[in-house]
Parts: sequence; C-alpha cells; structure tokens
Amino acid sequence: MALKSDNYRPLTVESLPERLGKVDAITTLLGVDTGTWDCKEVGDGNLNLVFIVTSGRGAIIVKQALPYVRLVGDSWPLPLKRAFFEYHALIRQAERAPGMVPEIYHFDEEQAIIAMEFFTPHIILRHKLMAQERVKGLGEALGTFLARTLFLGSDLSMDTAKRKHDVALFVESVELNDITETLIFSDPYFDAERNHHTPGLDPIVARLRADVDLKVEAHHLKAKFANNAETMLHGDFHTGSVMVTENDTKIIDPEFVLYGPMGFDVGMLLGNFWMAYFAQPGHGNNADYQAWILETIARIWNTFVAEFSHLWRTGRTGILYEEALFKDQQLGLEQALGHRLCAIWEDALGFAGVEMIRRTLSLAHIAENDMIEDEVLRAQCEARGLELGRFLVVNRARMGDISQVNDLAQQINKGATS
Ligand code: SR1
Ligand code: MG
Repeated sequence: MALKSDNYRPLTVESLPERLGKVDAITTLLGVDTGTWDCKEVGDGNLNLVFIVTSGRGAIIVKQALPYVRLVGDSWPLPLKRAFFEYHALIRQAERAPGMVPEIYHFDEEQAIIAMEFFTPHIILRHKLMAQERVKGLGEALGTFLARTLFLGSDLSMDTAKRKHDVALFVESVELNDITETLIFSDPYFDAERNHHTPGLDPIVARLRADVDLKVEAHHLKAKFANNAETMLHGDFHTGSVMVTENDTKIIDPEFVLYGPMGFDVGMLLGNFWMAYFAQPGHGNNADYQAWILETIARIWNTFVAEFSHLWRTGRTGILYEEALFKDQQLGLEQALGHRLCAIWEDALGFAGVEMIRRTLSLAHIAENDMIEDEVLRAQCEARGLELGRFLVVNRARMGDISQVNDLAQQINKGATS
C-alpha cells in the first residue's frame, strides 16, 4: 500500500484556513471569512494531527493522518489510508450507536483529512480519571456502546453480503493490525527494541518474560485476535478514546478498526479502567474515587450483558442462530446466548490482561502512570496492574463474575497478594 499520494500535504495552523476555506460543508459551519478562523493543533495522541478550528459561528475538529507514527517520528512510516478506515468506522458506529460518535462534515481521502463534530466542553476520559472526577452514566453509556457496536457489526445482525464486504474492506488495514498484534501480544514478552518500562520494575519484568504460562496464553490470545473476524471492533477502545463531561460520554478515534473477536474492545476498555484504578495513589489518595472506578467497571460489564441480551432476543437478523431454526426452542436460544456471553467474558479478561501488561512494558504507555513523577510510587502502581494483568491472562477461564475480578483488584491494591 502506498504511504501517501504526491499531492498530500500536512496541514498547519497557518495553511488550514486557506485549504479548507473552499469546502462548502465547512464554511456552512464556520463561515466563509477564513480571516476569523482560529486554529489550534491539539493532537496529543500517538499518530495524527488534530486541530480545533473555531470562528464566531461555530467550531469543528480537523483530524489529519501523518505518513508516519507521530510518537516515534518519520523512521516509522504508516499509510494515510487509516483515515479512510476511520471514516468508514465512524459512519457504521453512528448507525449502530446513534449520537455517541462525532458527526462527519467532510472527508478528503487523498489528504487523509476528516472534519468532524467538536465535542465541547468534553475532555478525554483519562484526564477526568486523573482529576478524580466522576461522570454520571459513564458505565451505562460505555456498556451500551460496546453491546450495540459489537452485536450490530456481526453475523448476529448483519446481512451476510454486507458483513463480508465490510470484513474485506477493513482487512486491508494491515499496518495498523500489525501494530496491535506486535505491540500488544508479542513485544511485552521479550526485550523488543521499542519497549520501555519504569526501572523499578526490572525484577518483575524479568520474571514475566521468563513466565512460560503467561507467554503461551498471551499468544493464544494473539491467535484469537488474528483469526476471529467476529465483528467490527473499534480496535483501540481505551480511556483516551472516550470524551466526557460530568454527564455525557462520547467515543472517538476508531482508526484501528478491524474485524476481530468481540471480547477485544470489552477487554481493552476494562483493562484501562483497572490500570486507572491502580494509578490513583499517584493522583491523590481517594478511596471513594477508587471505589467509583470499580463500580463503573461493573456497570460497563453489566450494561453490556443486558443490552447484548436484549439485542439477541429482539434483533437477530443475521445468519447466526436464526429464529426459524430455534422455533419453539426459546430455552435453547437462551442457552446459546449464555454460551456466547461466557466466551466474550473469558476473552475480555484475557485481552484486559494483555492490555495492562503492554501499556506498562511495550511502546505506548498510559498518562495515568506516566504522569506520576515519583518513580517508586509509579513502579508500585504499575506493578499492581502487571499482577492483575498476568493473573487474568493465565486464569481467564476460571473467573466467575465481575465482582470477583474487582475484589481481586482491591486485594492487589492493598498489597495483600504479594
Ligand atoms: C504506534 S501506535 C501505539 C499505540 O497508540 C495507539 O493509540 C494504539 O493504542 C497503538 O497500539
Ligand atoms: Mg487513538
């Protein structure tokens, strides 16, 4: 895949007004007088340019892919086509979870630009979690988003031709798939070039890399991730891909979209919440707030189960578990639903575990830990995440319910398990 066309040019705050000032969909929102537009580059993610563009009339987000990984620099090239995949993911998510993702105003494939809705006064959930501020309805919103997007993007719901078309569309996102496969499932388990970790973790890291059970199970999860085109995933569903106010939740940034196993998005999100839980001592001791994080985790999972079950009972229009096949066998359908949910649960715990390990040992870490200046305290918070992560990867088939995992997190947090 070509990385970029010859006409591609990255935007700057100076060039943006002139370049987008001729796009009707944008001038309708901001006005034609580009002299009144104010542009700020606010991208703090790992890959792209992100601008907030405001005028007296309105505000939009302009996201542009760079032909390389921003976090690393131009030594790591990355195709612009990821903007095309993100655009197609956003369209589908908007249909499946209305009102939860940004509306798209304009897409320019050659320039890898998406102009979209600016969520304000929303902030990135990670920052909210570090500020120890609550969000009303957070668990319910995230659980609903997961259930709706995972169910409605799968063979449980979609017309078979459309679903196969989408599998083919997104399978081309080879480079981003490769990032996930490598950074999450392989790099943390050996001394890979791009890895880094807090020095105080050295003995634990050595132990984990020598842990054959862990390595084998992490690789079973990699096989599951690579070989199961079950549904359209967000693909990078961490707390940096969620924007919130005190009572509203939105989801952004699905550029890592791919067809994969349902448990992946669920697990990645839960893993990020557990890491945020362990990182709290680095942001001011607040046992109530930690308890709220665990409650939110339980709400995410319980809402996911309820909404997924509702869709199962009322919206199975795909090729799986057809109504006609189970006519007069409602119990059988409930049995099958239970089996599916158990499989998602087990996978989700495993994926949560590898996410917790990779965000501590591999290339891209999380702000909740990185912002803890005291290295000893940071290592302690990270070590707790590693302990839960390792446990979940290896024991994912033996965990009863979400409260059992939250209880274990609490024990680990008290230092009661080491
Ligand atoms: C090279 S990209 C590193 C990470 O940043 C993205 O947000 C994904 O999580 C990816 O794994
Ligand atoms: Mg992102």
